[in-house]
Amino acid sequence: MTQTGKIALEEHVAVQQTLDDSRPFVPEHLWPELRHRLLDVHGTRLAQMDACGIELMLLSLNSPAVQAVPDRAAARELAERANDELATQVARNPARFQGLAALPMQDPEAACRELERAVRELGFRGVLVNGFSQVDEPDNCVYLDDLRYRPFWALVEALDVPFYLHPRNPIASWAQIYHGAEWLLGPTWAFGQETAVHALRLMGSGLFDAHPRLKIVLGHMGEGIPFSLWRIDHHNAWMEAAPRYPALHPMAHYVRQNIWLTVSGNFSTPALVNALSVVGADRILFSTDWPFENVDHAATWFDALDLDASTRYRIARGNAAALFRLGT
Ligand code: GRE
Ligand code: ZN
Repeated sequence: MTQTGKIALEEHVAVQQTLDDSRPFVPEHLWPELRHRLLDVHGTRLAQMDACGIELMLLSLNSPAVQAVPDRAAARELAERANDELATQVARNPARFQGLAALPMQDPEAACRELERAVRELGFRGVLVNGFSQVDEPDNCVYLDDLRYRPFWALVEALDVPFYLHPRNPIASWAQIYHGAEWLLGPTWAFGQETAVHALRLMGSGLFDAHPRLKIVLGHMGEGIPFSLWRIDHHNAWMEAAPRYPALHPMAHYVRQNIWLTVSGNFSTPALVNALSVVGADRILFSTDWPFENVDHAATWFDALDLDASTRYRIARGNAAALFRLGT
C-alpha cells in the first residue's frame, strides 16, 4: 500500500563549489546522472516524489562540503552562499521543499551567527553537519564534543531545532585501518563507523546532561548504534567498573532522550525490526538519501512493510512533522 504524504529528511543538493565532493562516489560513466540529480530540485526530484508518495523533502548540502574547508573565512562564505541558494530553491516550492542549514563549524561563533540567520531569516527547519570539521589545517579534525562548541550547542537547544549528524569519510592520515581496503570507505562501512563514533563521543562527553533538550538525528537506521547499544552499556558487567566517560547516564539513556533515526540508505527490514525494538516507533523517521539512493527503492520497500497503521504513519510523516515542526 502506498503511504501518501511521506516526509523525507536526508535529501541532498549541491552548489557548484561542492559538486565535485560527490564525484569520487560514483563510477565515471554515472557521474553525469549523479551530477544532474544533485543540481536538480524541481524536475526529476519532484517527479520522483510525486511518483512515490513523498510530500516533502528537507534539502541539505552534499558531503563533506563546508566541513572540508579548513580556511575559516572560506568555510563561512561557502556556508552562507549555499544556504542562500538553498533558500531560493525552497522559496520556489515551499509546500514540497524545506531546508536544513550548512554551518561553518571551523569558526564556532560564525556557526552561531549563521545558524541564527538560517533559522530566523531563511526559515530553515534545522541543521545538517557532515561530521568532523577540518580546522585551519587539512589534518586538524575537530569533533563536535570539543568544548569550543558548548556555546553553539546551547544555541541549538535554545532555538529548538534538530541537528542532523551526517557522515563523511575519515581523512587518509586518520584512517590507516582502511589503507589497502579502500572499498570499505564511504557508505559501505566507513561512513557509519565515523558517524557512530562521533555520536557516541557526543553522548559520552556529557553534552546531553548540560543540554538535555538537544535533538540529534542520525541517518542509515542509526549508523549501527541500535544494534550495538546493549554491548556498549553492558560489556564485562561482572567487573563492576565505573564508566570511563564524563556523562551521567548509560548511552541507552541518551539514545532514548536525544537521538532520532532515519531509514535513509538502509532499506533493510531486519535492521528496522532491530531499531523498532531498541528505540521504538516514535524515534524512527522515513528518508531516502537521494540522490545517492533511489527514491523508489526507499518508498517501495517502506510501502510494502507489514506495519500497523499507527507505526506506519508515525515513521512516514508523523514523527518528522512533530520533530521539525512542519505544517505549522
Ligand atoms: C550520503 O550523503 O549519504 C552519501 C554520500 C556519498 C556517497 C553515498 C552516500 O555523500 O550515501
Ligand atoms: Zn546522505
